Amino acid sequence: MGVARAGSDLRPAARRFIHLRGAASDGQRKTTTYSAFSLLRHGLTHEKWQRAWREHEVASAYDAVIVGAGVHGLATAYYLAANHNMRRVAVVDKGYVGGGGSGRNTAILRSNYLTPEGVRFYDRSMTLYSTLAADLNFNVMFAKRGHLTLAHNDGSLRTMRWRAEVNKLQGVESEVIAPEEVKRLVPFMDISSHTRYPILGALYHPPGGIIRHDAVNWGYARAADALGVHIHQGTEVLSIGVVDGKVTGVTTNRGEISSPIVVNCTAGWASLVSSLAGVSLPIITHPLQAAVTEPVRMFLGAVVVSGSLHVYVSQTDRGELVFGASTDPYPSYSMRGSLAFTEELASHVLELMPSIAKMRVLRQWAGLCDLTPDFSPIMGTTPVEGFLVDVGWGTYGFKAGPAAGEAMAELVATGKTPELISSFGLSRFGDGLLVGERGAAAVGH
Ligand code: PYC
Repeated sequence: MGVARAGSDLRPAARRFIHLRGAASDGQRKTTTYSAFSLLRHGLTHEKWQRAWREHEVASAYDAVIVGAGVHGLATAYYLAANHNMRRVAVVDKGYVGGGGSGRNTAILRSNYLTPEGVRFYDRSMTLYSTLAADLNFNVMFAKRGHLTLAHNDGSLRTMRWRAEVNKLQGVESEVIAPEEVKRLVPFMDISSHTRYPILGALYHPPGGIIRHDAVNWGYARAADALGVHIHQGTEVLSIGVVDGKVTGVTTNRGEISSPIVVNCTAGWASLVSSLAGVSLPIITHPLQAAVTEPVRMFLGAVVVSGSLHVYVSQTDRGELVFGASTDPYPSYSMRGSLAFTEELASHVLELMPSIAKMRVLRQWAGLCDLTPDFSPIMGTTPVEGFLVDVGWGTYGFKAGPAAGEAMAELVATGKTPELISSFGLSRFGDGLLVGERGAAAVGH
């Protein structure tokens, strides 16, 4: 009887058809129609599954070679093809798609920075992120949860007011709110005045939120592939050719590639890759650790950051709490987690939300952050013609991916630096025109 009932219940569902779009082998979009049964069979057997992006032989020449298959490199390649019809483009990576900082970050999106240049730039990224799922036809799970940066002393309250005013002048929603309003948004927060770090207020940024970082990487990779971009994983750049001050291409572990344009979109190894072209960057690399707890029922709506307590926390759609802190205090290329980090993190989080003391940390990891002297990125040309950089992303690279990719693609295609990134050039360090973003860079202050 149970079987008959199940069958009759399922029959109407079987008549509903589901349309999936994917990249066909000729690079064109293809729509496939599935019934509920065939979708189930398809899911269980992987029958006729198309690869999200293809493998190719490494060609001997491309119009542009992008080093780094993280969100910045993939977005640059995608916008080159989509916005400028430049399709003879290769993205090379010694690892795999999204295997560096793009898959190791805590997936926070926001644009409530401190400098007008920074706010404008990240706001463009938020705009692109808002329609990314539709643009890439891939569910990137952007959840606009609201973003709170807590102030525990008069100094940080003053910085929050400053940020709020700069944000509003750039048209970005941001305001300083009282502790009672913080409690309304996050009922578990201890806002009493007898804590070691009492909450005096917070910068509230309603459009901030979280996204599924892997989906962003995969979505860009799949869409770039469908437009004809070659993505070469496991392809390490061993040297960069420069003749008479102009880039000529790269030598990889899979052969030589000639190209008039090479774009360094790496994180962690940005200064090492640039040094292959003889370009030195003012970057110091520090590890940044993060951790995730067991999943629990949804209770934390907003993203919560405390600069004084060196902590940020959000809850994923799966129910896990994702935590991060400031960068490790020493430069290193190590990606190992440490007990000291977890202990310090736990004690700081419990200052804010004592009631989560029994939650268990499941895993922790580290990524690499390339820090510049002013905590702003470096985007644009270098003294080597054709060698471009999109680097120095510290703890704020993931949220910048779409805007950086769009702007770098425009620079490659037109040869002109877009206004949006003109303040972030390498020459600013020599010219003394720094863009001081430290006061709004995650928990770096
Ligand atoms: O800038 O929002 C941020 C951030 C969060 C984690 C690392 N950076």
